[in-house]
Amino acid sequence: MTDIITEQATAAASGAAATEQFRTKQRTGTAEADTKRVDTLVSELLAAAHDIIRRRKVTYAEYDALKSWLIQVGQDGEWPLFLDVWIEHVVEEVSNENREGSKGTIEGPYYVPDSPLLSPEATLPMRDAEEGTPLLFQGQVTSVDGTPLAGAKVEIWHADADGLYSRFAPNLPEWNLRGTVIADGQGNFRIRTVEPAPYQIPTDGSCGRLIAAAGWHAWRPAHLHLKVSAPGHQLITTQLYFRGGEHVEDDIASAVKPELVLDPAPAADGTGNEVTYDFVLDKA
Ligand code: MBD
Ligand code: FE
Repeated sequence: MTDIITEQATAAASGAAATEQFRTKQRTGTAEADTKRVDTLVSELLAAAHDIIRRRKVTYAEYDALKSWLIQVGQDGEWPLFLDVWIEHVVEEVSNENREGSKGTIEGPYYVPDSPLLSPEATLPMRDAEEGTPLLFQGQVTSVDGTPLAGAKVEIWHADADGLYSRFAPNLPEWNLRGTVIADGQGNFRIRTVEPAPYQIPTDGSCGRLIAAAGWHAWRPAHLHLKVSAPGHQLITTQLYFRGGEHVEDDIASAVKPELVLDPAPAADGTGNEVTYDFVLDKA
């Protein structure tokens, strides 16, 4: 995958890497080849499009602009980005509506499985002079009944100060700011990293052109991505944000929930900030 990444951090390069990553991925559960379900979903999607065309009297010029834009999204490899920014949040909402434990939110396009295994107290892989305020992120993983989940897996990944994710941008150490932390016997973890910066989705590709054409902005608030799991429990895919940060109120990906906003305080040891956040997992 990394060989697709060119020397430049372009939309096309990160898009190609995200497309390739998605092709190798297995989310649990497969969509049944159920003719009736496909008929229902695709018919309703098309009917919604037809309705907009009639109500808004869409012109041939607009139809052709849409057609060429759709073709270009594929050429840029930006379907993962487009879908995860503008569609995934509703799929996440309906998938997890019956959970009692911690809130989840969208995964986004930049997860990579099998990041380096780290001990319960760990520093994420990073460069010697990694930019950003040091952050101690700690907490406990428990079951909904309060039982601590010994050895729970806390996978974490986030962008660097330039908004770049390792494996999707050039010239970054392979696993920069990614790790799989194994919690201790009480489900506790202590992760040292740096606070990420607000993130702008690539503006030089098709998604960027859409954003500019519609007069929107391209920003997500600064965020940590996490997947938390333990045997016998449902995995949570989530993100955490920072109170008062830019774009917490207007995330382009609509993925912020009030329960997911952290309130870090100056760290007890005087270096950077620290925050505690506990994860509660539903039973499988
Ligand atoms: C991201 O980092 C992200 O989390 C999402 C959802 C979309 C684009 C980039
Ligand atoms: Fe992200």
